[in-house]
Amino acid sequence: MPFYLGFDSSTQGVTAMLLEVGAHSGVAAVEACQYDDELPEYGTVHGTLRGPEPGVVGAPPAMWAAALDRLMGRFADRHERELRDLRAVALAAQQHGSVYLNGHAGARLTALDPREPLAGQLSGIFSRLRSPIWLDSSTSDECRAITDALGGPHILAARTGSRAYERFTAAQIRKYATSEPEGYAATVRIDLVSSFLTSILIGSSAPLDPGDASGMNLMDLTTRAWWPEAMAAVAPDLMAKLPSIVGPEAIVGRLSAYWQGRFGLPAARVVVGTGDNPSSLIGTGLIREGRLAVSLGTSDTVFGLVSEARPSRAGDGHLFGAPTGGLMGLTCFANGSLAREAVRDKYGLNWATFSQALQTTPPGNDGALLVPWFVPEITPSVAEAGVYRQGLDESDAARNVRAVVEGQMMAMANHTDWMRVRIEDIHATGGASANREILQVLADVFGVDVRRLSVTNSSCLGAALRAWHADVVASGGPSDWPAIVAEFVTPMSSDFVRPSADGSARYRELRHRYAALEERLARERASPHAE
Ligand code: ADP
Ligand code: XUL
Repeated sequence: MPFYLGFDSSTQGVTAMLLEVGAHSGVAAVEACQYDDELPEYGTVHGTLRGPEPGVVGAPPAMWAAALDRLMGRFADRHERELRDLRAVALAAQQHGSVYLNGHAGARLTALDPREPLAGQLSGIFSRLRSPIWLDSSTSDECRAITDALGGPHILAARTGSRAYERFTAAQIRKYATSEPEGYAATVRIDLVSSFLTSILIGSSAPLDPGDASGMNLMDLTTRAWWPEAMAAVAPDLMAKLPSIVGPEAIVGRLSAYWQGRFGLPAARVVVGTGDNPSSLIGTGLIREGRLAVSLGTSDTVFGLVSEARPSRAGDGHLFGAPTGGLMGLTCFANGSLAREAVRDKYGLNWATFSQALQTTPPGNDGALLVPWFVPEITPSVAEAGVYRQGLDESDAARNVRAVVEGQMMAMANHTDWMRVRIEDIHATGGASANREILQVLADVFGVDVRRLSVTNSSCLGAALRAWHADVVASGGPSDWPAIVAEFVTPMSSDFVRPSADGSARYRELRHRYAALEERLARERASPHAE
């Protein structure tokens, strides 16, 4: 029976999932590697390196590659028999992060020695040892310069799907090119995390898909090609350094001689990589408009398929290319799990007692509000961290727990309106979707049913399903997404969270109050370039 392997290279670690397809369809294995625990030599905290200037957040690209190598080795040890029938591999990665390679990289990737671990062989190929990642908020000046050069935020949003954002790759590249011109000049290629790791899988430079390329402020969303004016506004000779863009189901190569020789893997097909959010669209089964997915991971995101290319007027969301060929709307919040963890830790709780606090406090929290910007926020654009309480005593642990979750969910609902999707129900995913009490608040605030899926790492599942789909299409079969997701994306009947009548009514009013408070605070602390 054929097997398909999906990778999710995310902020805090990398996960891989092996699917068996056919008479015994199912998830055959899942393995993971957390960077802080397994690769402490890179010195990351939650997979990131911060500073020295405020807002600067990055990670060593060599660490992502080392983790991929380690995980592949673990799979080969534990699942040797299944991997003999591996047909195709696909990878998803945290979006927006960029990897800067010098002139040695191309030759090195094609000649990796299977007798040696990967990490040592990659030393010397990076023109920049630390990659900026999506949590970086240090590029407001660059955002303003790019926006001005291209005629304003609405033109940029209409063309690329998003106004300028600090974490988007265009602003990050501009900052590097202007502050370290020699490093930029020595860079022959700029990858996203997805194309960098896919290049390592195939042993040569891999292209990008429209889903991840649309997180750069550089791709024309209509033509799905690079936008030359944006290149000119960002850095010299940029076009020559970027990967090409191919369709979302392109086969870009085979597992290289390194993987075959080192771990005895077959020459399986490798599909173009994508971002974790486009991948999650597949992994949560969102192949038609009307259903939304909410991912409660390191970042919180809300996304769904949209039928019209209509970017948010207020500039608080993004349009990305979807793996099914159309468009997806997405709004991203930096203060996701790490904000919930900050509250959990401040009051000495664990997830069980955090949940109890949600159970023992009433929906609406008697009007208490908390705006949870523990780190600079993406939506709305807020350059300076700050936590605000209204009608809330800081010493009241239970109410603060409820207030942080309610604040997050109300912000999410308010900043989803721009997608103009008639929301029928929500599929929840990501680490915190394990928490039923958090999902109850989500259901109450949106006023729709929330389902938890039997496979919670939707980005990883999406990658494995993309591998299956692309292999079928490359073999001359039909592009049947409904059949593919129906087989693996199954809501757990026991994990069906219904909105309570009481809760929903209360949030309708409270959402307006939260929006007004948020707007006032955001205006005071906005990123200088935001509208
Ligand atoms: P990533 O976006 O990096 O892939 P995950 O989706 O794996 O992240 O989510 C990891 C996060 O899930 C952790 O940081 C943790 O805060 C959160 N989490 C895990 N279990 C629970 C729980 N029971 N309740 C709330 N949050 C949880
Ligand atoms: C999306 C975003 C985050 C990262 C996290 O725009 O910045 O969701 O993709 O991995």
